[in-house]
Amino acid sequence: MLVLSGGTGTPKLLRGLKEILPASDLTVVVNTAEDLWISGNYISPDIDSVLYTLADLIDEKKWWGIKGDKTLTHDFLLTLGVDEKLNVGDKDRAVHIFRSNLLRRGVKLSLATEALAGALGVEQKVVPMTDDIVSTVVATSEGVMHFQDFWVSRHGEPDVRSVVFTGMEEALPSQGFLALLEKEDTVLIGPSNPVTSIGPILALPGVRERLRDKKVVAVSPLVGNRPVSGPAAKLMEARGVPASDEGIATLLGHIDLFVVDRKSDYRGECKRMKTLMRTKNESLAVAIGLLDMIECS
Ligand code: GDP
Ligand code: FO1
Repeated sequence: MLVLSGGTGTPKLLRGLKEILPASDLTVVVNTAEDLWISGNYISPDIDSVLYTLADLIDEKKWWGIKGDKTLTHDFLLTLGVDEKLNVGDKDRAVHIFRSNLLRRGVKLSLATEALAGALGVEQKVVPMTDDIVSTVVATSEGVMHFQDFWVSRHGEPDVRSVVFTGMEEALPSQGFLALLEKEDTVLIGPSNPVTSIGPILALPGVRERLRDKKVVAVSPLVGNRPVSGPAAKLMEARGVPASDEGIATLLGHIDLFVVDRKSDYRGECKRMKTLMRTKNESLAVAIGLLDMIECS
């Protein structure tokens, strides 16, 4: 199965799916529009959260970074007067260095990700949505800023006027993503932010067209009609849709099976189940329920 992922909601589902599906049956295409260079290294937050989840390394309190990691380097950088805008863990930074050493030698992000997955013992295929540079930029009441500046440095506080993906027009889906779109019949859009995580993947040239003849399953990232975390509601409104499952369905477009939380007010065609995944057992229950629904649909 091919899963489209951001860095929090879908990884929670992957935590369950990886326990049921053989590694060769689980492939993840990941958003890269939140990527950025920090202190000389390339950080790909969503790819890293997916890799750490599949390697059982993810910090499950934050859903970014490595569990038990320390921030000695980050802290000492601050002491030296370097205002590093993300609180990068030491082991996490080692991963960024591994990746960046390859990128600096001209290796594509796809290949660097494959090498990293191998080094972390991840057996599932993890593929960046693109090897080109695409960045999510937010136009706010306080100016135009990279998504990480809006979300991390400004805590998502400024009013949002619009969200754009710079570089998208010149970008292409990665070769790996295109090959998967040829091969896979079912595509699962995980419960991720429809604007900043799934939005860039679907906006890549040709992706929506190629999804038209697939069985597309989507799990809503809203629980009890609200995002569990993150800026989805504010960004959906900025996109001109309501922050509801109706808005999610509008943004995602072609869906054959839409799975919403059992408390959703959604009135369109859908299946309902409990989709909150606070623990490994809840992730497993959602994964099992979802695979049953897909098989029966
Ligand atoms: P990001 O890259 O860190 O923004 O992560 P994602 O886009 O992958 O995930 C953020 C979205 O996941 C938010 O809109 C949340 O509402 C959703 N989410 C987080 N936890 C859960 C959960 O347990 N169940 C569901 N259904 N959605 C969740
Ligand atoms: N998010 C934060 O809110 N604060 C941080 O200091 C922070 C550091 C960080 C380091 C590496 C990484 O891969 C992710 C990190 N994040 C941090 C997550 C942040 O990138 C966003 O939550 C996601 O991109 C939202 O989608």
